Amino acid sequence: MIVVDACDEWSPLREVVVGTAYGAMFPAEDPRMIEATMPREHWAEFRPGHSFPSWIVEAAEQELQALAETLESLGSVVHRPRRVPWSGLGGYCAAMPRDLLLVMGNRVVEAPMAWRSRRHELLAYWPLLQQFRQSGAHWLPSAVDLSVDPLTSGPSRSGQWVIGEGRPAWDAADFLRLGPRTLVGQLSHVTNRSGIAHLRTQLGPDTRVHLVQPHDPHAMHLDATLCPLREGLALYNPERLDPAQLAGSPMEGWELVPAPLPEPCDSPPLYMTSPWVSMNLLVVDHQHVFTEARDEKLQELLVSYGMTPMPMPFRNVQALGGSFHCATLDLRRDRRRTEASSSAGSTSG
Ligand code: DAV
Repeated sequence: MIVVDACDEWSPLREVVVGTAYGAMFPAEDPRMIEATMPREHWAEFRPGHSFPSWIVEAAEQELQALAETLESLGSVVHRPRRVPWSGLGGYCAAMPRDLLLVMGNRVVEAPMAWRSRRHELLAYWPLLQQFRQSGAHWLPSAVDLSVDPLTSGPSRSGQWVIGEGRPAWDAADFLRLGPRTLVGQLSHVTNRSGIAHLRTQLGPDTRVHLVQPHDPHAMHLDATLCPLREGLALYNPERLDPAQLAGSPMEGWELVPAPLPEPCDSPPLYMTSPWVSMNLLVVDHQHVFTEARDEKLQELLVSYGMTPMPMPFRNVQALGGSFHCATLDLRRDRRRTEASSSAGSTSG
């Protein structure tokens, strides 16, 4: 039986989904979307029926399998998505469960994703969803007509973002959980204002969804911009955010540490992200945190804040569009220990 109960990014992890690279395809989105969000040197890859190089997909699958086994050895129950043949569906992959589903307490919320290529992604998680529901989790389907394309419909494209307001759109990775009633999030090329309103309605008036405004003209997902490490301590992306911008946010008063410049890496290519994907971390508990094996400056920084980095090779997963945070979805984190240890966590470092 799967128990769903997680409301922050750092409490001890007990149960988690680890994505699969199986069948990963370049998402063939409208060129306007690709040009707004993807690195220029790779735009030509995003065409219909084009799979990621098989050597990358195979290596990424091994990296994900190693992550799953390591999480199990640390005591977490690990679930994997179903293998879906994305090529026949015009889809992308199920390597990044963080983008589609938002777990908030015992609620699992489906994001009405903006990308056409991601309309069928729930198929990969369907068997898991049945188990969530049987165990009493609240499943909140998006109930949005995903055949309406927010890229081409609706008024008020702001100039800043490529999508308009034709229907609500948000990606779950544009939000981070800071507690049972608190999210921070951002508007982006895949999250619009009606999407924020939709999410607020889904979660109800008890949950605060605070928007931050990083400087990120290509914004799509907040988890390479801010990375909470424990209550009161977070990494931030110094190219995108000035900590002063978090005044008045639920992170006011937090210790905010600039993430080190990412290590250069040419192969495999980062087709879908900036090099700042290096700060897309998975915190296992208040102490342990997964980092890419080659990000040594980041590991040293984490050690200096009293954390224990768990370096693992993950470059091939990163080539598919995300790192440890993107490629996982925490289902259950231990609440009691959070409450007991959160005051200790906020004073150390
Ligand atoms: O900011 O380069 C990283 C996260 C993708 N899910 C970025 C995107």
